[in-house]
Amino acid sequence: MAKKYYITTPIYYLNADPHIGHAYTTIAADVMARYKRACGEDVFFLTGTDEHGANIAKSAANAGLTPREWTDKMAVKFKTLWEALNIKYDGFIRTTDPRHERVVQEIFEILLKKGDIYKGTYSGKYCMSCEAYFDDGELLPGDCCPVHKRPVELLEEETYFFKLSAYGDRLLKFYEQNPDFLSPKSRGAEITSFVKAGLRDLSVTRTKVKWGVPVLSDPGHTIYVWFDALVNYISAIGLGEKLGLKEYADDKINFDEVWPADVHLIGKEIFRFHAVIWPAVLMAAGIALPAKCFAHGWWTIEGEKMSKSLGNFIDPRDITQKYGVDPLRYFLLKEVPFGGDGDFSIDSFKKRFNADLANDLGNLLSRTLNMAAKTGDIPADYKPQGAFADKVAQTEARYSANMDALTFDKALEAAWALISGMNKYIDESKPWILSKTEPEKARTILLELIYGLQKAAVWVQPFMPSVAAEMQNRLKPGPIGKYAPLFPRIEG
Ligand code: ME8
Repeated sequence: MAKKYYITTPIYYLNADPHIGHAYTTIAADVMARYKRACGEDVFFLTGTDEHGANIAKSAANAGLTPREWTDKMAVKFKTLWEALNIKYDGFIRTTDPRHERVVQEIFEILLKKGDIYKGTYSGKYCMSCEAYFDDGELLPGDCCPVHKRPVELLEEETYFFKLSAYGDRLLKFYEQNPDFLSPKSRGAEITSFVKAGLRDLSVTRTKVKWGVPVLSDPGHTIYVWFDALVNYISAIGLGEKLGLKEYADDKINFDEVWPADVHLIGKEIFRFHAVIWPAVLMAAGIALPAKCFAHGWWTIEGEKMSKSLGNFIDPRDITQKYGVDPLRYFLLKEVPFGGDGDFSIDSFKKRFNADLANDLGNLLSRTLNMAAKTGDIPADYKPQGAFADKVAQTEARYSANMDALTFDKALEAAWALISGMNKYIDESKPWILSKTEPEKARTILLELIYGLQKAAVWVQPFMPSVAAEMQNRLKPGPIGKYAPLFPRIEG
């Protein structure tokens, strides 16, 4: 039984429409999944939606719908966007799926029996929007939530606690023994020092929140949305069947073939949930830990934080309908080193489109195909020799190493170094003049260019699947044709 490559995105809250930030993580996961599939690996790519909690119930009520009607409607919006962005996931988990709910209940009961979950009372300052308690030290002046900048509420409730405090040392040891778990390294230090400062037990049930998964043995309590949400990564891949839950009897997914995850891709603001709480819950449940948790940075829009009140939400379709899906996928992963923060502006999108896609890649393809049109064919099975072959091999190695490390921008940089190198090669060797004096040499250059472009098509494929298919089509051995530009320049 070969272990699959398992990659996940966060499951997105359904209280607002999907925007470019959600698209970013999902595209990155799709790129990685496509790359791994191209490398011959069996991949399981999971995404989904986080559907419980007071916020979702509130959004539903505001829309005059039941939470169920609301989440059914909103989940479709995410699925439709993923289809529009050419995202090929293998699983889509909704936390309102009864099969997910049963696994959440079961894990909760397992931890309760082991004593890792116990009943107590909690009083603390709670942000309704984050659905989280905050310490005084974390709050802004006026007891305001650091995320929503609104006053938190004082809550006291009977609650079940997860014994997170007992896991600090084990977590630190785990980070030390698995130095790639906290990725990128630049963001890992914050997690380690948070754990070193000492962990407190975590309240994992609510009595006030009705729209949630009830505790099996104490249904007056619903399970905290984050506990519920994190379990998606294992409920979606057949854990229920393994636990013998009848709801999963017909599940086709073999848990042990998929788990542990190779990488949980997330945004930096939810790193602690994934790098501290999640591994501790898994340790408590006796389940293996994921190999990597990668926290990428945040996009601002034209220098501003994306927010409803500013009205600067970018619906990815505003871009894709004008300029195509693939250019957006390319832009998001090229513009900013994966892991860092970035700013999205239409201006920088247009600049990069014209420079990298229209000028470098598009021109190289049309120049090469125009030359091939003169010779009348693209031959099969050509293998370059010497300096050019070395350059391709070096590019390939740089590309693969960076893809494996999720440094997408550097992988693309490697591919583009060869692409612009080939444009320069044409400028300098002038094959159209050379063909008159040294036809053999001119022919070799053309064959090299075709070969390099065929390779480039493979490298860009995870990022721009439709563009790559079109390139491969135009570069197929045999007769060649006249084509429209791959990327018509954006004017203005
Ligand atoms: O946090 N820039 O869901 P969510 C980059 N349900 N990425 C962004 C972004 C931005 N401006 N805005 C959002 C939740 N994202 C929980 C997750 S997982 C078990 C539960 C992306 O709908 C980024 O991936 O608030 C971030 O982590 C995610 O959307 C948050 O989505």
